[in-house]
Amino acid sequence: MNEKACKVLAARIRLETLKVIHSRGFGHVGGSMDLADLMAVLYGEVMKFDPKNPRWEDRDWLVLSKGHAGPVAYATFGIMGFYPMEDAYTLNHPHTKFPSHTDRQLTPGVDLTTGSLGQGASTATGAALGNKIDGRDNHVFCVIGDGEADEGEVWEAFHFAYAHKLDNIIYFIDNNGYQLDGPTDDILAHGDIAKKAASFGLYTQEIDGHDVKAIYDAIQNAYATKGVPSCIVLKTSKGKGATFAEPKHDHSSQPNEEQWAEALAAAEKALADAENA
Ligand SMILES: Cc1ncc(C[n+]2csc(CCOP(=O)(O)OP(=O)(O)O)c2C)c(N)n1
Repeated sequence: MNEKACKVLAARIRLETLKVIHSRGFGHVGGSMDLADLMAVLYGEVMKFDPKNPRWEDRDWLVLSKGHAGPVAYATFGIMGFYPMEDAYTLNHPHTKFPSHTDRQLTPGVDLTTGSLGQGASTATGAALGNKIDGRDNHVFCVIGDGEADEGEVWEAFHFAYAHKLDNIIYFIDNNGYQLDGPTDDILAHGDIAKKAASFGLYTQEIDGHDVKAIYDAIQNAYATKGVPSCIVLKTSKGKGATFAEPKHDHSSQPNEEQWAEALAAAEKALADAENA
């Protein structure tokens, strides 16, 4: 893999994610920004896709089951050429193709509609089963929040994937330790979520979710493990890189213009630093 290019892409995704949300003034900064490194590895290094033919049948699929992280997907797809980046600077405006939660009928690049937590895990699992039945050589990547994993449907999906030996799906759990209204441990503690996923029969790895090399290597390990679905637990920092959001682990943010200016300048600098590293 090209680690430097991946870090530059992650920094670009962070900057564009902020710009997308800034176009509306407020939104889900926390749970979007912490996925930038994962998105950079997926779209920069790993996934098969064609921005001119988003429904290409042999593509790899991305399902953001934590659908409120739409802005990080819109930033990534814009950078990858699915549409002009500026189109996404209409987030949640009337008649936009970029709603806060991902919608496959509106946005090129979105493979499944999500937003009702838990459901993306099962629809992604269904897509993986369908792809297997069709004999396709592709993967489904499904991103689940640690708060979202309070939903029983997530664990039903793991059970089903294990029973059907779906080695063409990789679940990522974005283990940032926070959900909408506080720390996940205070609301409904999981204990060791990686152990729990492993106990469902998933080949489970636990890594630093901001280390692009670790993410890449974990995906390669998952590819090499046949006959069982994979789960990669990402230890992340909610709001990663957003100056107004990360210190408070903001779920959604409504910063003032001064705070926006500071955050955008910091993201520009992080991008320049990554380019010059
Ligand atoms: C079924 C359902 N219940 C409640 C919500 C409202 N909601 C949106 S995001 C969120 C918190 C999710 O926490 P987590 O999965 O940890 O997301 P992250 O912290 O990574 O943003 C909640 C409760 C929802 N979208 N769907």
